Amino acid sequence: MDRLLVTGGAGFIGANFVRHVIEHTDARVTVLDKLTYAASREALADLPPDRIDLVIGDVADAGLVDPLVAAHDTVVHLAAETHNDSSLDDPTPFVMTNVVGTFTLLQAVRKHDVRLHHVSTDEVYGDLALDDPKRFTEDTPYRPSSPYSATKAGSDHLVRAWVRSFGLRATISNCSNNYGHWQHVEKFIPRQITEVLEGRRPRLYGDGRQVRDWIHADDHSSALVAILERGRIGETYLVGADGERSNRDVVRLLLRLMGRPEDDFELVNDRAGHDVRYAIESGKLRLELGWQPRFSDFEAGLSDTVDWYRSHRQWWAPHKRATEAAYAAKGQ
Ligand code: NAD
Ligand code: TDX
Repeated sequence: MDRLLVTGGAGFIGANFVRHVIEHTDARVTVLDKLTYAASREALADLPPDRIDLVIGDVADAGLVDPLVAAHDTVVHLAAETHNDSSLDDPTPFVMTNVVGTFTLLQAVRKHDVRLHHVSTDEVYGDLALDDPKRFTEDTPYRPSSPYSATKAGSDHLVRAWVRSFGLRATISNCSNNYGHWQHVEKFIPRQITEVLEGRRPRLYGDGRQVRDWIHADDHSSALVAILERGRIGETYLVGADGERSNRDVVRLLLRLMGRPEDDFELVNDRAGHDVRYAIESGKLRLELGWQPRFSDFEAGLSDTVDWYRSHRQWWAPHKRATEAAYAAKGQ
């Protein structure tokens, strides 16, 4: 891993991953990113210019992607449309980027025999009941619920088919919900933190009893490096940090950390097809590759995230008004 191409490297997880790679490895990084509404050049701005290049473009543009892939020895693929709510409003960019973009990258990686790691989500497995003792494993059948998760499932299937049919040197990871620095204010945790910072109340969809399995973005990054360095070609690794919490509990904790009454939230319209619970069993990654999360204390990680949003208002404020207007139009 000397010359690393990171698609979607200006997004939330991508930027955290690139920062992690620059700090913990000697790799030189090229970011390929279309710079959609979800991207942030600022998240990469302070990195050493001799270690990182930014190429602005579409992962579904074969003319751009083919020579770029040829000039690298490893590709980590994060570029995607990622917001479930938006995928219900207009699935088109989700199909174009997540399915056609992944296909375009696969063709280039195959042609130039470049190692690929495909970053995916636990949402491909659908959801679990609240009282189900089971968690997702690498053997759980695919059962995606939303247009977003269906396109991610499709991209995973394409990668596996290219591994089996064409001998592609690829791995896949499916990770649970990330939180941390640089996450767009449309997502659950940043939305609620910034609502409170603006003097409004957090908003829970439906009854707020849905469960997500939270992992700090830095721990996702260290898992990706472990897979790149020690993962077995053709294998899938589930990434999670035993962070199951109901949305209601996350909001109550946030309110307490921010000095507000714990029940000072609103219940708003539910998401169509809302997945009830995600939960990851990450034993394979831990036992086989020796990976461990560093942020095992969710409250400490959340408190750090609150501080970060408090001190980065100039970064998120320009996106806040339009994001909230879109939610308000849906009664959310
Ligand atoms: P994000 O929405 O914050 O960032 C996505 C990035 O991809 C942006 O920088 C955007 O500009 C770029 N992009 C979008 N379309 C593109 C295109 N056509 N060509 C090039 N670049 C394009 O997303 P994120 O939360 O950082 O997620 C990154 C990856 O991790 C995604 O593949 C997502 O499915 C996966 N994932 C996310 C989570 C999570 O909790 N956020 C959990 C598991 C897996
Ligand atoms: O205002 C809100 N109120 C609320 O109750 C918002 C924005 C969300 N929610 C709920 C919906 C979910 O149960 O919070 C939970 C988390 O919502 P999102 O942040 O939209 O994440 P989710 O739909 O779980 O998907 C995320 O994790 C898996 C990422 O956005 C995906 O890209 C990733 O694959």
